[in-house]
Amino acid sequence: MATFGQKFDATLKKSFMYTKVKFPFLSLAIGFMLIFVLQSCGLLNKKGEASNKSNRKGEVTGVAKRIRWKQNLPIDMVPIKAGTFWMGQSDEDIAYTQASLNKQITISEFFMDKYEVSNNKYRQFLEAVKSGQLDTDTPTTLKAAPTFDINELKPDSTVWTKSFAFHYGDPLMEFYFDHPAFDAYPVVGVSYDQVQKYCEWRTYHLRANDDVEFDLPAFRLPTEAEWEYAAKGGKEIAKYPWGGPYVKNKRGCLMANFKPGRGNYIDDGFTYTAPVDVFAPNGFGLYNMAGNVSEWVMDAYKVTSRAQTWDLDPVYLDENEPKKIVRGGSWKDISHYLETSTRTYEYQDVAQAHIGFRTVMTFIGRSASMDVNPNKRLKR
Ligand SMILES: [Ca+2]
Ligand SMILES: [Ca+2]
Repeated sequence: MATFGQKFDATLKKSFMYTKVKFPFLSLAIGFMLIFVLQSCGLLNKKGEASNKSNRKGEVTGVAKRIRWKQNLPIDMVPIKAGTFWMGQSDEDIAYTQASLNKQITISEFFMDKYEVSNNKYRQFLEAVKSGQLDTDTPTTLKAAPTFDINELKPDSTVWTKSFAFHYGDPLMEFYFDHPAFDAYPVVGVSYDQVQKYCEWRTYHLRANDDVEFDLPAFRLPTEAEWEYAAKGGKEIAKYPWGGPYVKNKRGCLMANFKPGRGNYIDDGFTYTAPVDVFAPNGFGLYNMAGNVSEWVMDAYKVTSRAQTWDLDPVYLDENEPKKIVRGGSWKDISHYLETSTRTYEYQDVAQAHIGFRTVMTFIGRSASMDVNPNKRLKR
């Protein structure tokens, strides 16, 4: 009869043999399964680059030796990273327009002018058109040079007297655009149609004169949604570009150039417009997204456009609608118009003393390559 010790030994031996035999099969099976799963998810594949093995003649691998594309940031622009936000009113709809309903919107990345376009930058456009020299001797673009009629491009200085009844605007009419004292001030008296021409010129001017073989995307007006997303500066709830809900900071300073109180224009330091780089920038590094001058955006005005447009990069274009949207409020407006969500409009061929603009450029390429922290305040 076997003793307890012998029995124990036999059991041990059996289980040892079992383990020794079974284990390799089990691990092999698990290994194969793992490889199968990883492969089916595409996780074991290489980066998907074209093969450069010389014995692969006849394979389709993409055209070789293409340049690496990196989109340079044009001067005085800031990158706006892609994101999602709640477009629409952030406070009471005081006029009951119901024109700015809330909707979650996603915006792709783009570059935006830090400042409203200044008198002097607009002057460069006029000088270029006047001289007829839109490019260097060997333009680096295949696109034909646009043609402009200088008489259609000049800002309308009479807006300083025409726009307001019983107002002495003659000094501004005489000096605002032409005098060097106002070089750094935002250009006004430019219609929606005129600012489109500026975008066309700036696009050609860059493409023709830079040394980049592949053209950059065009300069253009921002869409209304891009403008509002940019104005909020990366903040979730932003009644004003600095957040809000007040127009003064903790030290009691007004945050923008507008019409504080019931007509105390000078309370913020400026009676009419202010230079484009004064007042603190918002979270994206953009100046005067509230106040100073209202800004043309690309969209036509329609009360119900919010409901009609898509929720990814929306835009409402209508050539038969002469009313185009302006945003941000101006030196002549009360604070309601400075809210990031307030929508107003002007007719596309009408110039005003309180309407200017800024341009944007679509970013092409991977969003991740835009190394921007939206909450970090950029230095001037
Ligand atoms: Ca003011
Ligand atoms: Ca503005």
